[in-house]
Amino acid sequence: MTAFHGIRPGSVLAAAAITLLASGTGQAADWRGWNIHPPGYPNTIALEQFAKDVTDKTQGRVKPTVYNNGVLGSQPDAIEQTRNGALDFANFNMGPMGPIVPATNVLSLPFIFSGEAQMHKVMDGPIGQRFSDAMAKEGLVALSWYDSGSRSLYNTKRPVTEPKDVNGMKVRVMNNDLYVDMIAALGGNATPMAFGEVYQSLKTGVIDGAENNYPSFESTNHYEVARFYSVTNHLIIPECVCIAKASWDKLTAGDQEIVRKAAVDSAVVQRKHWAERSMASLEKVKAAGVQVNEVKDISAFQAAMKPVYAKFIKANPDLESLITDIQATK
Ligand code: GTR
Repeated sequence: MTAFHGIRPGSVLAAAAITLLASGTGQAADWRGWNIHPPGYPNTIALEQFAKDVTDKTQGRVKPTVYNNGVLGSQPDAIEQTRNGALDFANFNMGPMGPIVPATNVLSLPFIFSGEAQMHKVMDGPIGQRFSDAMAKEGLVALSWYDSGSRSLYNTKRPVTEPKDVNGMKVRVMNNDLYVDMIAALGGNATPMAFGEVYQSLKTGVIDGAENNYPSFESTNHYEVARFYSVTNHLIIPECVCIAKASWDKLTAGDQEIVRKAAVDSAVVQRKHWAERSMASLEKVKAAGVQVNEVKDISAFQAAMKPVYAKFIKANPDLESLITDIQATK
């Protein structure tokens, strides 16, 4: 007990020691958080608010630090690290979550949502809770959902206006076999690859294209190399604020409530910044000379996805009701 030597009852230090002991762990928790995006990106702004809020409201019992730009590893690695408690929190796109939590693959089915508003309605309600429950079984406590807009195809070759334009194209996708099927259904060849490798791969011709929302297309400078962005809106994938279950379980009920509220509040901030950044990014890439084209007959792309759905449902019959429940949400 040398650490307490000389502390008088009632002193500031004694009070601090009592507060720490009351936290259940006996010491402040320095949380490390994974973020793939750069400073100033909507998700980064929101995660930083989350970290500050948690630090302030727990009076330093929990002190989250956000590590930006994916410096703590690729998304699939970071999901593993959060599951085993090596990382304490993260903002994950639900795409690479599928290989770990199969139910979340439903969110990666092309055109599963009719729009971003419907996606939020689904995720903020009881269906979203079903995804959180499935993730909790794998060591991830999902507390709120961020916006990630709609993902569209972009490439270095030509505008895509119909599925046959994708024929023979090498397209980078996130780590999930569903996306390999999705690109194959359009006649292209998909290459799963870490986000951080895409710019160089586009530049050197290792791939011809990729797919993402406007803010990521812009923030990564992919638009400098891939000059054709075709508005297919084929994926609307939410993102979570996730806490490692190992870190969550160490918190008192009171601190869990503080962390939960901070995550929900950060999602409100993220969605507001997201809407603004999406428009700003579109303007920026257009001003930089990127050819952005609408796709007139999106139903041709949707029809091409029928075999992807059929294969998925055959392999996952238990998830069919989740698909129909999402589609029935208006
Ligand atoms: C972004 C998303 C990232 C990451 C990236 C990618 O839109 O916010 O989490 O998933 O796409 O394509 O890898």
